Amino acid sequence: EYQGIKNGIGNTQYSGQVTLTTTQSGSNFTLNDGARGGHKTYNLNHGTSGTGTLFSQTNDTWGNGTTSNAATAGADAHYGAAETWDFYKNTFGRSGIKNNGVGAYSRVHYGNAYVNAFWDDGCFCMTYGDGSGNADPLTSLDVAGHEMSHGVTSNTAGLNYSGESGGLNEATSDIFGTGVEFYANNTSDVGDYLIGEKIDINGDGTPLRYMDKPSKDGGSADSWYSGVGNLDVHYSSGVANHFFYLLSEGSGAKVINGVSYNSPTSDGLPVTGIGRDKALQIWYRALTTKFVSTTNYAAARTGTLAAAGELYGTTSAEYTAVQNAWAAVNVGS
Ligand code: ASN
Ligand code: ZN
Ligand code: CA
Repeated sequence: EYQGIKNGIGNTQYSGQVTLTTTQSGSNFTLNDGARGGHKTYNLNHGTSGTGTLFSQTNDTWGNGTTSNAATAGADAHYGAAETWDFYKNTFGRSGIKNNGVGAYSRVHYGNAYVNAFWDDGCFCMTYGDGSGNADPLTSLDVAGHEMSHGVTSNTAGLNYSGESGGLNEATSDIFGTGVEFYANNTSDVGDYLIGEKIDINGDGTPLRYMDKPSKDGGSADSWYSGVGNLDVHYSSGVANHFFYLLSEGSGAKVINGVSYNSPTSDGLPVTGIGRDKALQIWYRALTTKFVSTTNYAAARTGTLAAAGELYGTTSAEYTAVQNAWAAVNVGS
């Protein structure tokens, strides 16, 4: 009887019908992605410890697009992990969170009406709550990419999760989570510079964070000031999220995939974007070869300039754009 890797079907809540890589063993199928380091997806079934049970069934179609089927959140999480794996592999040549070809695992249905998701270096796993009323699991593409990217940061720069380095840690997860969302090119969960727009975390349809103008969330910083490091890391991240948006897309008004953006600059000077692909390369090179645990915003500027210089040259338009985008968020020399 057949044993090995299969292409199953996921009927997800946020990303429509997708292909899932699964494992068949005779008449049994599991959410075990043998093409991506053996990444597995488990059902905690409202527990809060251990792994629960590996999603397992006798056919290879997972979920029904709604929370009435426990495997729907499993399908979203398994898909998000696969897209995140592929994003890192195909964008940066990184093979898994530790760049050693080994997958992590996901746990869904954590607790009851738990409105968060988190990466844990200890278990080398990520965990998703079911959201308010158990109706909006936190399993969208950008959240999956955000959480797994915390693992990448832990295994590279190791940015301390407080002060300005904590804001840079959070922004790194928003930047690469957004990279994953665009990379997936999914017609149901289209790429945008919003974080958590699919999971209705505020109950009114608004996203959790906005990269073009972070202050739209009511708490995040649009630009640097002394003391920005005293904010919660999910708010001090605004400075770098805004830098990344400006570097990618430039200042002013713009519509991308039907979403309107209008990114201000703190110095009033316009910024010309270099495109998201180059901005991602600069951030990844800085994260993996320049940033350290104590990197603050001034050092992030130095590190990204060094990365841009190595990638594109110090007389390049890309290098100038990095200078201008940091100036636009009040991070100077
Ligand atoms: N979902 C949150 C995050 O990844 C969990 C936390 O506060 N660390 O940032
Ligand atoms: Zn985070
Ligand atoms: Ca998004």
